[in-house]
Amino acid sequence: MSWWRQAVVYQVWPRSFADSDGDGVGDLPGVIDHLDHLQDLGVDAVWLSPVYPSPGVDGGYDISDYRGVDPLFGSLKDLDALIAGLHERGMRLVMDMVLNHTSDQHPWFRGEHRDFYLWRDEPANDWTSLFAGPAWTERDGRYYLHTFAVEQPDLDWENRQVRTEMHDLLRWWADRGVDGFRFDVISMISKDLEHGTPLGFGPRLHEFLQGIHAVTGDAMTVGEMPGVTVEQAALVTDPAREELDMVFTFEHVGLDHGVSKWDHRPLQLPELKATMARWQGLDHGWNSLYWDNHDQPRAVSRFGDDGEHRVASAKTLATTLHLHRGTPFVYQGEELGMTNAHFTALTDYRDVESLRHADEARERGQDPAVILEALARTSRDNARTPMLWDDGPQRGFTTGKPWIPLPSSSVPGAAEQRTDPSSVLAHYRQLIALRHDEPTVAHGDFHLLLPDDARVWAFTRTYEGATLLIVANWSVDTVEPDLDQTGELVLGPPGTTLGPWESRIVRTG
Ligand code: TEU
Repeated sequence: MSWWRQAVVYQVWPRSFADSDGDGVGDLPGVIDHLDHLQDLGVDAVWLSPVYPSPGVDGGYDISDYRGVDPLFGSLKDLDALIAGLHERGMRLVMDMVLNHTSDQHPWFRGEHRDFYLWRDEPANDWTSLFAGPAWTERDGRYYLHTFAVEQPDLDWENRQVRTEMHDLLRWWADRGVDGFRFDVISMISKDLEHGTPLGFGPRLHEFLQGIHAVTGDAMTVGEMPGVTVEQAALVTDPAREELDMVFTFEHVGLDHGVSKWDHRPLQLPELKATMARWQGLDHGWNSLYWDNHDQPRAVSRFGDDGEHRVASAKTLATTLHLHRGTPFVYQGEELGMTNAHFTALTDYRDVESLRHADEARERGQDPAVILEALARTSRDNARTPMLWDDGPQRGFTTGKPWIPLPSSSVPGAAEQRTDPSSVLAHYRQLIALRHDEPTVAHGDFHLLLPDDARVWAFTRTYEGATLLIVANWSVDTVEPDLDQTGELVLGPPGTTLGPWESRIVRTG
C-alpha cells in the first residue's frame, strides 16, 4: 500500500516560514531549526515550495536554475541537511517542480535555447495571462507565450529536448534523496494553442505524464491542475496508468468567485458540500485535500469566522477536511488557525498577481477602495505573512525586518499553542494521529448526509464494518442535527447539540 494514502503533508513556503540570519526572509536553516515543530505535529512529509535560484518575480515560481538553491534561502548543503534532518525524524521531502515555464532570466531564454519556448511571428491566440494583460509578448520582433507573468515564458514540451532536460533534472533530484514531487500547473505542459485554453490539458498530456512517471518511479507525485474535472482526475491518478499519484483540484476554492477571483460571490454551504462529495469519487484514483496554500486566502477567514469563533471554526474546518478521503495538505500557519493579513494599504502587498491586478483595475478606473477590498479578501499575500512562532518581537519569525508585514491578528504563536490542549495546534495533532491510527479515515467509503442543510456538514466513513460519523456545525447558531449520534465519541464535545462552529466525530459502528 502506498505510504501517502495514510499520510498528511505539510507545505512550507520558505520565504515566510523562519528566518535564521536576520535578513527578514525565511530560509532553509530556518526550516531545519523548526523540524521539531513538524515532528510534534506528526506530519509524514514536507512539500517545500521553490528554493531554486530565481529573480523572485513570482515568489520563486520563476526558476533560473533548476539544480541549485538561491543564496537567499541558503545552499545545496543546507538542502542536503534538510533532507537528512527530515529522514532522521521519519519524514519525507517533496520538492516543488515548475516544469511549465522558467524565469526569463534562465540561460535557456537568455539565448542558450530560445527554441525551448513558444515563439510565433504573431500571437497564436487571444489568451490573457493569468496575472493580467495579454499572454503573448513581443521580444526582438517575435512573440512568446507566458501563461503567467511576462517574466515567466512557457516551455515548449513538444520539443523532445525540453522533455529530456526535464527528465534529467527530475532524476538529478531523485538521486539527491528527495521522496516526491509537487508539479506546478502540470496540466499546462500539453497545450492546444489553436482550440485550447491557457489551462492546457492538450492532446499529449497523458503521454507527457507517463514520460515523467517513468523517471520518478516510486516517488510520490502530486500535480497541480487548475480546471481539472473529476473524470480527468480519475484518469491521471489511476495507478494502472502510471501518470500521477494525486492532483490538486480547484473547484472547491472557486465557489466563492464571481466572474474572476477578485469578484466575490458568497459561499453556499450546500454547494461546497456537494462539490467535495463529488470529488470523493475518483474510482481507482486518489485525491489531495486542502483548504489553504500559498495561493489561497486563509480558509478560517474565508469560510470560517476569524473573529469570535476563530478557534472553533479553524478546528471544524480541519475536522471536516481531514475526515474526507484523500491526502490532506496542511499549509504553514493553518495548524495555528492563522487568519488573513487584514492589510489596509496597497504598500503592504508584495505578490505580483495582486500588484498587477491592482494596476490593471486602477487603469480601468475602478474605485481604489474596491480594489483594496478585493485584495484584502483574495490576495495570495493573505497566506504569505510570516509564521507566528511565539509572542516575541516579529513573532519569532526574524530578528530583522520581515520582507512582508506581519498579519494584524492576535493569534497565539506555536510556542503558546504547543502547551495548550485546547489549541488549534493540539487539534491538528489529534486529527493527524487519527488518520494514522484509523484505517477508516484513510480508506473508508464516503457518504454525505443532510446534503441540503445550510449549516450542518455531516457524513459517514465506513471501512471493514467500522463506521465513523462526522457532524460539523458550519454556522454561528447552536444546532441539533436530525441524526442518530449514538456511539463512542472520538473527538469533539459530548452530547447531541453543537455550539457555534463545533464539530464531533463519533464511532457509530
Ligand atoms: O499556481 C497556478 C494557479 O493556477 C493558481 O493557483 C494561481 O496562482 C492562481 O489561480 C492565480 O489566481 C501555480 C503556483 O502555485 C503559483 O504560486 C504560481 O504563481 C503559478 O503556478 C505560476 O507558477
